[in-house]
Amino acid sequence: MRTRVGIVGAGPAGLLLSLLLAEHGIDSVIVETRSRAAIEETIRAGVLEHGTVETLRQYGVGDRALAEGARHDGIELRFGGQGHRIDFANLVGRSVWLYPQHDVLKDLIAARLAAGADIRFECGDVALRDVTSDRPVIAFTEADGTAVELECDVVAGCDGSAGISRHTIPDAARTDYFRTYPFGWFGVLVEAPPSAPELIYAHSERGFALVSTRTPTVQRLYFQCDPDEDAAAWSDDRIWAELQARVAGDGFSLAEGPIFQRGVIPMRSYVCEPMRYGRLFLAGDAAHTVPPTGAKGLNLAVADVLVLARALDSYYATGSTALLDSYSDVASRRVWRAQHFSWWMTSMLHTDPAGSAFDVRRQLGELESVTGSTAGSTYLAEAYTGWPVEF
Ligand code: RFL
Ligand code: PHB
Repeated sequence: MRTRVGIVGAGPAGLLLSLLLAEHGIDSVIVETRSRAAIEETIRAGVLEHGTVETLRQYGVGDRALAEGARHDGIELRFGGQGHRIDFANLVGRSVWLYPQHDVLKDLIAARLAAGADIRFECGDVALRDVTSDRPVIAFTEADGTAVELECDVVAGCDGSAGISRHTIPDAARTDYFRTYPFGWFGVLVEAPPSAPELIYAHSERGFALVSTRTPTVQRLYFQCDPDEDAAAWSDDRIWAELQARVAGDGFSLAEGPIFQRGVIPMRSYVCEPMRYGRLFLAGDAAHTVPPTGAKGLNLAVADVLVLARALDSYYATGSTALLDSYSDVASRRVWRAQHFSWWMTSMLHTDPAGSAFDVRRQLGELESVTGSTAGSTYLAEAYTGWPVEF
């Protein structure tokens, strides 16, 4: 089999890339290990930057996000038992959208299949070969056991943080930048009305908590926990008591209800550089991971793909490899800004288990500076709602 761009992974990065390439008349094939149902059911991100929603709208897959998602014009930072609003709309004239990642994926998959895109779900033994030649190959086994060799001009590694693409780059040709945090997030989905009109990022002496939302009847809540915590060992009462304790003050409390999904998420920062090796280009979580405190992961994947699609379009239109050659440098500049923002939000709001009383007081000083100054709040608002994509 042959295609121009072979895409590994049908996550937000891979699906959006195939859509953008199709707009430019460039054919692609997506090779994915999971089933369509599994992809459409996995609960992950909730916050879409202004520019991400604009991109979805521009390419015809934003209708449902705009109709069923909710625009949020700010967030609350909660500390010392009091809420402090960061007013995005007033500070930077931009907003974010609450629309779940699995709905973005449903919209992208439906649009791509309706347009006749070639997406191979449930593939096995996916391997990349000859990526430094001008005929790289994606080898895989189809769901029915057929072995396939897909010959491409270019391979896009969009297979997320547990994928194989980046491991195809020899150790000597890449640098891994890595940080693991000494805590994780205990995430729950609950059947309850929203407790607040906007997201709440709460600092407390018991650790961080995040109050997010999915629909008028389903809420998404997280609290900082030990990375090895056993989610199944917690009773619903204990979860609610912990969450309530972390957001208490000011007469505020959470609306409670049945907990129907739970899990513990590790917190890491990771970057692989360069994001390119020969004719293999990495995009999204395959090249970088951020801790979720800044709500940046999916949005960064979208930004990578915008840069990569433009570079591929230029290559096919003119034969010039200039934009492909600068892809890694251009994309990683935004990645490092987002790494800093995500690390900063994480360290400002979480309790370091090895930290001291000094660290807690320093965090409170920092939160006062951010919420008490237009300059401080404006940086947070700019970064959270998303910087313009630079090409
Ligand atoms: P994905 O989504 O992981 O998709 C990769 C796809 O590749 C497939 N795959 C393979 N396919 C073929 N061969 C192989 N060998 C393969 N190995 C894997 C996988 O099955 C999968 O379908 O990567 P992508 O496209 O780069 O997208 C990245 C985002 O999914 C991720 O950054 C976000 O979910 C991060 N994130 C958030 N990002 C935001 O922008 N805003 C948020 O509010 C936000 N909240 C979150 C988050 C991530 C979370 N978790 C669970 C890590 C909240 C959470 C809890
Ligand atoms: C979510 O709703 O899942 C969510 C919201 C904000 C974050 C991370 C996750 O920073």
